Amino acid sequence: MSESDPSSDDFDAVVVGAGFAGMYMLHRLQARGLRARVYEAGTSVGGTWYWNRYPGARCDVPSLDYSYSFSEELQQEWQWTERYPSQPEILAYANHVADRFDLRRDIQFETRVVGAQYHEEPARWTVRTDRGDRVTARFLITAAGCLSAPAVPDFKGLESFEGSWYHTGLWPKEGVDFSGKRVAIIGTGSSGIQAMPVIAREADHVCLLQRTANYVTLAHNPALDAEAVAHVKAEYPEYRERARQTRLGISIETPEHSALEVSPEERERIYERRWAVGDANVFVTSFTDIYSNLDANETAAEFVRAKIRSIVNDPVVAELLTPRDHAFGAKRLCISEEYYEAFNRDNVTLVDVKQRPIEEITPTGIRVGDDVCEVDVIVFSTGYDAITGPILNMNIRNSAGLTLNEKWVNGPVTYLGLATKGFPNLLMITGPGSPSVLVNVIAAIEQHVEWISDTIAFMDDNGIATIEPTEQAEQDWGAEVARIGARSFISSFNAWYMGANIPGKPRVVLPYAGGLVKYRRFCQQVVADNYAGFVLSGSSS
Ligand code: N01
Repeated sequence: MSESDPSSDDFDAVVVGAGFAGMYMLHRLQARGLRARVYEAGTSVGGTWYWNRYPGARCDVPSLDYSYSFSEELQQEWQWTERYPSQPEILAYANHVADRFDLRRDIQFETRVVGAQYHEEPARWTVRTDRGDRVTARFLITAAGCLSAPAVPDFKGLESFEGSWYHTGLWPKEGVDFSGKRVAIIGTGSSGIQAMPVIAREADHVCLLQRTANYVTLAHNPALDAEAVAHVKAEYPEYRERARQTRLGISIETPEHSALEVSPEERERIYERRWAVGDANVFVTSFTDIYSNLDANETAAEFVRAKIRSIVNDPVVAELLTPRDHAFGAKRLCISEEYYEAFNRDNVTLVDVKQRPIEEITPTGIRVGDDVCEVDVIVFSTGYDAITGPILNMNIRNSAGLTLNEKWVNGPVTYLGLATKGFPNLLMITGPGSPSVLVNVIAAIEQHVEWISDTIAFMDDNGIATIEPTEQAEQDWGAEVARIGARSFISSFNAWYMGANIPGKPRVVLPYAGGLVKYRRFCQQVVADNYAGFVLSGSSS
């Protein structure tokens, strides 16, 4: 459909999504006095934390780090209550931010962007929504999140199921009453692992259907100690700066020793001590080379396997729960305080769907081989069309009518994950080829938003109308993302990091695995070199 009609509204920028990325982007645009419109599908702000209301939903980055650093007043006034923030608390924080910075006036809720096309003359994006809006903007900024396109596998018979079913990423606001119910949970990623023990406390019976066993590290979730919080707040800017200098964007001590240069006994003592802290980040940073040397990695993997054997009473169940087909960290690590213990409950059954996949969903349950798990409720914790899905779902076209889906048919092609050639003034926050999901995503968001708003300021100050990368810059960046990805363990296993969970999706490394510090340096260098790799053109007047 042609979108060349003149629009009724013209903005400096349209931002898609009012999660943490969209909110901060809007704040920066407002601060520059620019005219911005944010479209958000939900009824309020919060993005992933608005939609993921499943039982037990909680972030695995500590709350003192998983929060904005851009405002000293904000970080001083907000009081987190637990080490790992729960979904309701993060959502309350997001709402507080929206009110505190008066963001809602420029956000249109319950509105999904369904199309966007660039026009060279004038240099504008036309954006369409499912509510019939048709607006133009100089910049189209995607802030739709990396994990916001839920994926429900195409199971035969789902439409015949007579009970109710839910996806963890689209959880009903009113909640789900599991009492007296027989429940099946499909999927053992972070969502299924968090949800299962909580649902098992309420439900009559839970059947957990596992295709790939995951490594789950211990995460205690104590109430935050007031004195410790005061200590951080007394020097919050320095604390944040330390976090910025780490690979993950989390203020944490960096390890000094290889796992292979200490004796097995000493290694065990170190792992044991760090495991007992109950902070997953403390455990995974026990040694320098857990993520870079397969032998070192195996020591961490074996430690967790031994923990599973020591916690789970039934040795057959323990063995099924033991990951043996991928390196520690090749799939996203999960955290829990109670996951393995939950298998000692009488009302939890683990069903292996690797040897015998799910055949079909029947009106009363799920058939695996000749057995049927009879259930009243099915919970799909089956993941997302990650990183590219939310962007490609917007039906973005360039001035020649080429869709982004067509350009990315063999996998996403970007420069720094921020922009893609042929689509001028399309800027992506935590896009494919940026660190996004592999680091503290709020730190990644802040870095991207600041880069984008500084770039817009630079363009305005210099009368530049458009920005887009060169083909060479894209190719070089793509090669760098693939090179770093191949060195890390994430490319060694077919996980969602590789797009492998979605049938037909190209298998490429989606995030940049080199860490936040290195990535930030690339972005800074590009600016220092007068936006090397970008073509800046036209007059913005
Ligand atoms: O999704 P996933 P998620 N038959 O894709 C299984 C973030 N997050 O929502 O591994 C049977 O990880 C699939 O099996 P397999 C975090 O970044 C963070 O749990 O493909 N099973 C897998 O077990 C996380 O990584 C937090 O063999 C099928 C599961 O479904 C990301 O979100 C909390 C199947 C999907 O796991 C996504 O996590 C929650 C099929 N046909 C989420 N299809 C925290 O911060 C899929 N599966 C703590």
